[in-house]
Formats: sequence, C-alpha cells, structure tokens
Amino acid sequence: MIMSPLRWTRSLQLTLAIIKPDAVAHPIISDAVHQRILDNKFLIVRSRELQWRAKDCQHFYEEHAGRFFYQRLVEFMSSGPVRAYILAHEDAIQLWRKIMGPTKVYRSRITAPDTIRGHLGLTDTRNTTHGSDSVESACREISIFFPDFDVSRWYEEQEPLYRAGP
Ligand code: IDP
Repeated sequence: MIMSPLRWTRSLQLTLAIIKPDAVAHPIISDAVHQRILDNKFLIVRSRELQWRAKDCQHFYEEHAGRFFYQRLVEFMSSGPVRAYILAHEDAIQLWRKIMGPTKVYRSRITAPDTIRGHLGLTDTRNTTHGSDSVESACREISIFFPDFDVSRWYEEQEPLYRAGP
C-alpha cells in the first residue's frame, strides 16, 4: 500500500514560526530557513508575509515589556517584513524550538552550531526566527497573525484527517 507523505500515524500539533526581518531582508537566508521547515517535514498550514507596526510588536511581546531589550526588540521586529507560518508536526512546538536553537546567539554558536540561530543568527535580538513556547502561546500567537484561523476547529476537523491514514 502506498502511503501519501501527508498521512500521519501520530497526532499533529500546531506552532507559530516567524522568520524575523534580519532573515527576510536576505532571500538566501530566509530560503535556508524555509528549507529547514521542509527538511524536517513540517506541514505548512498557513503562511504570510507582513510588515508589523510598532504597536503590533508591543502587543505580541507584551510579556517582555520593561526588560532592557524590549524597545530594541520592538524596533527591530517592525523594521521590515516578517514571514509567519502555522506549522504542523508531531510535537511541533518542541521540535521547532530545537531546530531554532537557544535564544542567545553567542550561546547557540558554541553549543548548537547546527541550529538556525547558531548558524544564521546575528545577535541576541537579530536571532533569525521565533517559535511558540507552549500550546497556550501557540494559540495566542496564531490568532494574532492569522485572525481568521480557528485553532480548535483545525484540531477537531483537520488533524484527524492527517492522523487517520488511508
Ligand atoms: P525566544 O525567542 O527564544 O522564545 P524570548 O525569551 O521569548 O526568547 O525572547 C523573545 C525575543 O527577545 C528573542 O527571540 C530575542 O529576539 C529577544 N531577546 C531575548 N533576550 C534577549 C537579550 O538578552 N538581549 C537581546 N534580545 C533578547
């Protein structure tokens, strides 16, 4: 029996991934990140490119408000287009964070040079990618970038189709 590559035998999870402005500005870098998504067999459920306003960034990163890097982060994330993805995979949240590598680039270069940030990150702020860190944050972040996407409905209606197999 031939299995479709989009058929899965385990449950899928959704996560939100972002390619940050430092990478979108250079297609060779954003293409390399996109290739990591494909190589790791994520299902791309949605994707879009957009230019954030400072107030969008402030809202998205509100948990960091007041920290020393917050203003720099807001300015950077609104400095050029970002590309956002809803990705599906088994344990998508942990898998994408593992592929991204540690937040701080100097650390990822030493301890995880094969990760996206270890390989392509420029600084602790310009660290190439974002990934949700929990199921709750994935739901919140997906709704910010894709307001017409219903996460609960996807889990009810779409995920079983991939899990069911032929
Ligand atoms: P994460 O992106 O690995 O989940 P968070 O702690 O949620 O890390 O921080 C959000 C973003 O804030 C980071 O991706 C990075 O761009 C920026 N950031 C975090 N810590 C620092 C820092 O110590 N210096 C500069 N920027 C930072």
